[in-house]
Amino acid sequence: MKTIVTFGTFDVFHIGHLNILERARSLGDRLVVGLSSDEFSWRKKGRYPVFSEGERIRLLEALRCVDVVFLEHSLEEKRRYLLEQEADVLVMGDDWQGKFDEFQDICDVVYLPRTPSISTTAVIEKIRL
Ligand code: C2G
Repeated sequence: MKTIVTFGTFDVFHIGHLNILERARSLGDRLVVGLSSDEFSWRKKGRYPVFSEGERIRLLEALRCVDVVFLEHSLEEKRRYLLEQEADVLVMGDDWQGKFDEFQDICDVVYLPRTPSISTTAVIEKIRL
């Protein structure tokens, strides 16, 4: 059983999110998602997500490619999360390229290319206009 772990906010769920989750899942047998809590998102991005953590958890849990969702409360706890979830592979988008190489002692670390031309911010802007 090969466990893949990935992290993110996944706010205003879009095709770039689905692409990375499906590609991550295809690298193993089980996909675990560490979902940024509302408070962590606030500290990371200076704004609260559009959708609450409870809503974002439900959206992710309903996807076929996602097996388990847990809340990520801080970047500093990443090593503990990876050990707890028994991660074989950590997958992140390449906007995080190199940032998580320190965990190569406990799992493989893979950065997948981001889907071009889409982001939560771009979607929000498009709706605003
Ligand atoms: N993503 C992507 N293509 C896009 C947009 C996002 O592949 N067009 C990927 C990101 O690279 C990330 C995942 O989707 O791997 C989730 O994106 P965000 O919700 O923006 O995640 P972020 O807030 O960067 O959180 O500890 C790390 C952080 O929690 C990552």
